[in-house]
Amino acid sequence: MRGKFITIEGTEGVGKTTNIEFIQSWMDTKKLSYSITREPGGTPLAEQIRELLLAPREESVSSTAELLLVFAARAQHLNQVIEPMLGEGAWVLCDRFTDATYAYQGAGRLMRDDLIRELELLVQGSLQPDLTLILDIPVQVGLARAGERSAPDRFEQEQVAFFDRVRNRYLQIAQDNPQRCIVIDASRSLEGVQAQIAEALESFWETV
Ligand code: Z5A
Repeated sequence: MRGKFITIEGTEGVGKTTNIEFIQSWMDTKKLSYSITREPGGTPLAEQIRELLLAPREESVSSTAELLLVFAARAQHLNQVIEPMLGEGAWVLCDRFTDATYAYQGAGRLMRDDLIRELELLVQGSLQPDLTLILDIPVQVGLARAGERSAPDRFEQEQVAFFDRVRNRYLQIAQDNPQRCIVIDASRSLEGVQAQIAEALESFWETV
């Protein structure tokens, strides 16, 4: 049986990395075979593209170049990791996927949705996540959390207005795709966030 594809999304510092560990322990309790991966990245080539995308640089990066790099990394990741793992029956938990492209390149960089849609069809065909957890937090709170952790990458150097557009797009995606998206209030304590994630995972488990 084909594995399930779970993605986790949100703006900066929402706690994706922290909560992936929690989801991993949930998958362990269910005795699932799984792989944890991330975008951009997940293969040696895609990780190199990630470095190119995130490195702060003097040169201004064209939004079209950024969009194509994101999808180039995704094509490699799907081909080398995601599709083979799902085909073997393993679950795949991915830190960000194409919703991030609609949020960051679409809403953030103001790239046209129909262009993103064409690339999405080219690269992934009809493949969509089975479950997407969208961690939601006021932008300033997330930026403060992320700022305490490390120096800002090229995206984290953007202005608050950029992240407000990203956040609003994520909420819109959740509204448009209620069958696969669950919004988690990530402004609560870690225990409160993980209680919501556990509930979402158990509801999903009942449908598997
Ligand atoms: N990008 C794109 O533009 N287009 C695309 O299609 C894709 C990606 C796929 C890299 O993503 C960048 O790629 C991203 C968009 C772009 N923009 N940036 N930057 P990333 O996921 O690797 O980077 P990130 O969003 O900055 O994630 P992150 O830095 O790893 O943050 P996080 O994983 O969401 O948060 P965290 O590290 O788990 O937590 C942050 C801090 O908050 C940490 O100190 C925690 O201990 C703390 N924390 C977590 N939860 C809580 C709670 N509940 N209370 C209090 N404190 C907490």
